[in-house]
Amino acid sequence: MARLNILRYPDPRLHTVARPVASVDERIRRLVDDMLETMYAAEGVGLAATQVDVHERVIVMDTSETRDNPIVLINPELIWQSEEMRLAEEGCLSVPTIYDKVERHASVKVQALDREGQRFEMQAEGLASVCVQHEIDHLRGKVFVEYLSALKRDRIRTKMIKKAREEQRDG
Ligand code: GNR
Ligand code: NI
Repeated sequence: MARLNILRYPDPRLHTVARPVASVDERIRRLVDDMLETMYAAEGVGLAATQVDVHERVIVMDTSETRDNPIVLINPELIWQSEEMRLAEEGCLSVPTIYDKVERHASVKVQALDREGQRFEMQAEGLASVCVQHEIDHLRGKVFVEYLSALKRDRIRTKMIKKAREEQRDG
Protein backbone atom coordinates (compact mmCIF):
# COMPACT_ATOMS: atom_id res chain seq x y z
CA MET A 1 0.00 0.00 0.00
CA ALA A 2 1.07 3.56 -0.53
CA ARG A 3 0.11 7.00 0.66
CA LEU A 4 -1.03 9.22 -2.18
CA ASN A 5 -0.59 12.96 -2.58
CA ILE A 6 -3.79 14.95 -1.94
CA LEU A 7 -4.45 17.85 -4.33
CA ARG A 8 -5.01 21.20 -2.63
CA TYR A 9 -7.57 23.83 -3.54
CA PRO A 10 -7.36 25.85 -5.83
CA ASP A 11 -5.71 23.16 -7.97
CA PRO A 12 -7.74 23.13 -11.23
CA ARG A 13 -7.51 19.32 -11.37
CA LEU A 14 -10.05 19.25 -8.49
CA HIS A 15 -12.64 20.39 -11.06
CA THR A 16 -12.18 17.36 -13.32
CA VAL A 17 -15.33 15.25 -13.79
CA ALA A 18 -14.57 11.59 -12.99
CA ARG A 19 -15.54 8.82 -15.43
CA PRO A 20 -17.20 5.56 -14.36
CA VAL A 21 -14.97 2.58 -13.50
CA ALA A 22 -15.27 0.07 -16.36
CA SER A 23 -14.33 -3.00 -14.31
CA VAL A 24 -13.45 -3.55 -10.65
CA ASP A 25 -10.09 -5.23 -11.21
CA GLU A 26 -6.73 -5.44 -9.41
CA ARG A 27 -5.81 -1.89 -10.47
CA ILE A 28 -8.98 -0.51 -8.86
CA ARG A 29 -8.51 -2.62 -5.71
CA ARG A 30 -4.97 -1.24 -5.37
CA LEU A 31 -6.32 2.30 -5.80
CA VAL A 32 -8.97 1.63 -3.12
CA ASP A 33 -6.36 0.29 -0.68
CA ASP A 34 -4.03 3.24 -1.29
CA MET A 35 -6.93 5.67 -0.85
CA LEU A 36 -7.90 4.03 2.46
CA GLU A 37 -4.31 4.25 3.70
CA THR A 38 -4.18 7.91 2.62
CA MET A 39 -7.55 8.74 4.25
CA TYR A 40 -6.63 7.10 7.58
CA ALA A 41 -3.17 8.73 7.63
CA ALA A 42 -4.75 12.14 7.02
CA GLU A 43 -7.47 11.43 9.64
CA GLY A 44 -10.22 12.15 7.14
CA VAL A 45 -13.70 10.61 7.20
CA GLY A 46 -13.77 10.28 3.42
CA LEU A 47 -11.69 10.59 0.27
CA ALA A 48 -12.64 10.78 -3.41
CA ALA A 49 -10.29 9.59 -6.19
CA THR A 50 -10.42 13.10 -7.67
CA GLN A 51 -8.46 14.34 -4.63
CA VAL A 52 -5.56 12.01 -5.48
CA ASP A 53 -5.66 13.01 -9.16
CA VAL A 54 -7.35 9.82 -10.37
CA HIS A 55 -10.46 10.78 -12.31
CA GLU A 56 -12.57 7.66 -11.90
CA ARG A 57 -15.70 7.26 -9.75
CA VAL A 58 -14.18 5.80 -6.56
CA ILE A 59 -14.88 6.91 -2.96
CA VAL A 60 -13.68 5.57 0.38
CA MET A 61 -15.15 6.60 3.72
CA ASP A 62 -15.12 5.72 7.40
CA THR A 63 -17.37 7.77 9.65
CA SER A 64 -17.12 5.34 12.60
CA GLU A 65 -15.72 6.61 15.91
CA THR A 66 -13.42 3.59 16.08
CA ARG A 67 -12.01 4.09 12.53
CA ASP A 68 -12.47 0.41 11.75
CA ASN A 69 -15.41 0.49 9.31
CA PRO A 70 -14.07 1.27 5.83
CA ILE A 71 -16.74 1.75 3.15
CA VAL A 72 -15.85 1.58 -0.55
CA LEU A 73 -18.18 3.08 -3.17
CA ILE A 74 -17.37 2.50 -6.84
CA ASN A 75 -19.60 4.18 -9.46
CA PRO A 76 -21.85 5.59 -6.70
CA GLU A 77 -25.23 7.04 -7.69
CA LEU A 78 -27.62 8.94 -5.44
CA ILE A 79 -30.91 7.07 -5.85
CA TRP A 80 -32.94 8.99 -3.22
CA GLN A 81 -32.50 12.14 -1.21
CA SER A 82 -34.72 13.45 1.61
CA GLU A 83 -36.66 16.66 1.10
CA GLU A 84 -35.46 17.65 4.53
CA MET A 85 -32.23 19.61 4.42
CA ARG A 86 -29.64 20.13 7.15
CA LEU A 87 -26.94 22.74 7.72
CA ALA A 88 -23.68 21.28 9.05
CA GLU A 89 -20.05 22.27 9.33
CA GLU A 90 -17.75 20.75 6.70
CA GLY A 91 -14.05 20.50 6.15
CA CYS A 92 -12.01 18.99 3.32
CA LEU A 93 -8.57 17.42 3.10
CA SER A 94 -8.09 19.44 -0.09
CA VAL A 95 -8.85 22.71 1.76
CA PRO A 96 -7.00 22.26 5.08
CA THR A 97 -7.83 24.55 8.06
CA ILE A 98 -11.08 25.77 6.44
CA TYR A 99 -14.44 24.83 7.99
CA ASP A 100 -17.81 26.27 7.09
CA LYS A 101 -21.48 25.37 7.04
CA VAL A 102 -23.09 23.78 3.99
CA GLU A 103 -26.73 22.77 3.46
CA ARG A 104 -27.21 19.15 2.37
CA HIS A 105 -29.99 16.58 2.19
CA ALA A 106 -30.49 15.23 5.72
CA SER A 107 -30.62 11.64 4.45
CA VAL A 108 -29.68 9.97 1.15
CA LYS A 109 -29.72 6.53 -0.43
CA VAL A 110 -26.78 5.55 -2.63
CA GLN A 111 -26.25 2.61 -4.95
CA ALA A 112 -22.66 1.56 -5.70
CA LEU A 113 -20.28 -1.33 -6.30
CA ASP A 114 -18.09 -2.55 -3.44
CA ARG A 115 -14.39 -3.60 -3.57
CA GLU A 116 -15.45 -6.95 -5.05
CA GLY A 117 -17.60 -5.34 -7.74
CA GLN A 118 -20.83 -6.37 -5.98
CA ARG A 119 -23.73 -3.93 -6.19
CA PHE A 120 -25.10 -2.66 -2.86
CA GLU A 121 -27.31 0.09 -1.45
CA MET A 122 -26.59 2.27 1.52
CA GLN A 123 -28.87 4.68 3.37
CA ALA A 124 -26.92 7.39 5.15
CA GLU A 125 -27.84 9.90 7.87
CA GLY A 126 -25.86 12.32 9.97
CA LEU A 127 -22.13 12.56 9.22
CA ALA A 128 -22.23 9.65 6.74
CA SER A 129 -24.92 11.48 4.74
CA VAL A 130 -22.91 14.72 4.69
CA CYS A 131 -19.75 12.82 3.80
CA VAL A 132 -21.18 10.80 0.90
CA GLN A 133 -22.73 13.94 -0.65
CA HIS A 134 -19.39 15.79 -0.21
CA GLU A 135 -17.49 12.90 -1.88
CA ILE A 136 -19.93 12.54 -4.80
CA ASP A 137 -19.50 16.29 -5.36
CA HIS A 138 -15.71 15.74 -5.65
CA LEU A 139 -16.35 13.16 -8.41
CA ARG A 140 -18.38 15.83 -10.22
CA GLY A 141 -15.47 18.26 -9.88
CA LYS A 142 -17.10 20.26 -7.09
CA VAL A 143 -15.37 21.36 -3.87
CA PHE A 144 -17.49 22.38 -0.83
CA VAL A 145 -16.17 25.97 -0.87
CA GLU A 146 -18.13 26.44 -4.11
CA TYR A 147 -21.32 26.50 -1.97
CA LEU A 148 -19.99 29.51 -0.03
CA SER A 149 -20.28 33.16 -1.09
CA ALA A 150 -17.89 34.46 -3.76
CA LEU A 151 -16.32 36.68 -1.08
CA LYS A 152 -15.58 33.76 1.26
CA ARG A 153 -14.35 31.60 -1.62
CA ASP A 154 -11.96 34.31 -2.81
CA ARG A 155 -10.59 34.73 0.73
CA ILE A 156 -10.09 30.96 1.01
CA ARG A 157 -8.37 30.87 -2.40
CA THR A 158 -5.97 33.65 -1.34
CA LYS A 159 -5.28 31.97 2.02
CA MET A 160 -4.56 28.59 0.37
CA ILE A 161 -2.17 30.14 -2.18
CA LYS A 162 -0.31 31.98 0.63
CA LYS A 163 -0.17 28.79 2.73
CA ALA A 164 1.21 26.75 -0.21
CA ARG A 165 3.86 29.43 -0.84
CA GLU A 166 4.92 29.40 2.83
CA GLU A 167 5.05 25.60 2.90
CA GLN A 168 7.17 25.67 -0.27
CA ARG A 169 9.56 28.19 1.32
CA ASP A 170 9.80 26.38 4.68
CA GLY A 171 10.10 22.97 3.05
O1 GNR B 1 -12.34 14.48 6.72
C1 GNR B 1 -13.33 15.08 6.29
N1 GNR B 1 -14.25 15.53 7.18
C2 GNR B 1 -15.46 16.05 6.82
C3 GNR B 1 -16.19 16.72 7.79
C4 GNR B 1 -17.42 17.23 7.49
C5 GNR B 1 -17.93 17.09 6.23
C6 GNR B 1 -17.23 16.43 5.24
C7 GNR B 1 -15.99 15.92 5.54
S1 GNR B 1 -15.12 15.06 4.31
C8 GNR B 1 -13.48 15.32 4.84
C9 GNR B 1 -12.51 14.51 4.02
C10 GNR B 1 -12.56 14.98 2.59
O2 GNR B 1 -12.07 16.01 2.20
N2 GNR B 1 -13.22 14.25 1.75
O3 GNR B 1 -13.35 14.64 0.49
NI1 NI C 1 -13.23 16.81 0.49
